[in-house]
Amino acid sequence: MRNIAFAALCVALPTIAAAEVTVSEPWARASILANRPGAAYLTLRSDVADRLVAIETPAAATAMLHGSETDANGVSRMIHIEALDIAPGASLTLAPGGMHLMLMGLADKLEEGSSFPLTLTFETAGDITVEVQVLGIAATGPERAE
Ligand SMILES: [Cu+2]
Repeated sequence: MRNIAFAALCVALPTIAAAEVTVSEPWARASILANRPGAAYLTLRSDVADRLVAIETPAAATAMLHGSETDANGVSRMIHIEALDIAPGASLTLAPGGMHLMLMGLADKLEEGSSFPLTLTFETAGDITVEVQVLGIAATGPERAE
């Protein structure tokens, strides 16, 4: 009896974890004006290879993934990333100066201390909705407990 229960557990656990993507510390910078795009950041981790294919939030008309690249003249510009591959076990952090979620056509300006839902669509894991905390205008990330 004990052996059967153990075997069942072994089969069940990997299936539950298989399509698991962890989205941690989602945050955004407060915006000065609603007519300027906002930016949101977070950390992604997946146990299996997955791919981020869409981003949606009621806070903005359009949300997309941007990367940044520097051209030969040292001028950096943002590039639209259609889909982001996530390697199994690797942690991907979006942070100021690098990859970010660009929020265009904000419904309202992003007020420090508020939050808004954001849905990320993954090829394997499906939809994951997180609550994005709006931090200060010059914030570089969530404050760690002291
Ligand atoms: Cu951007």
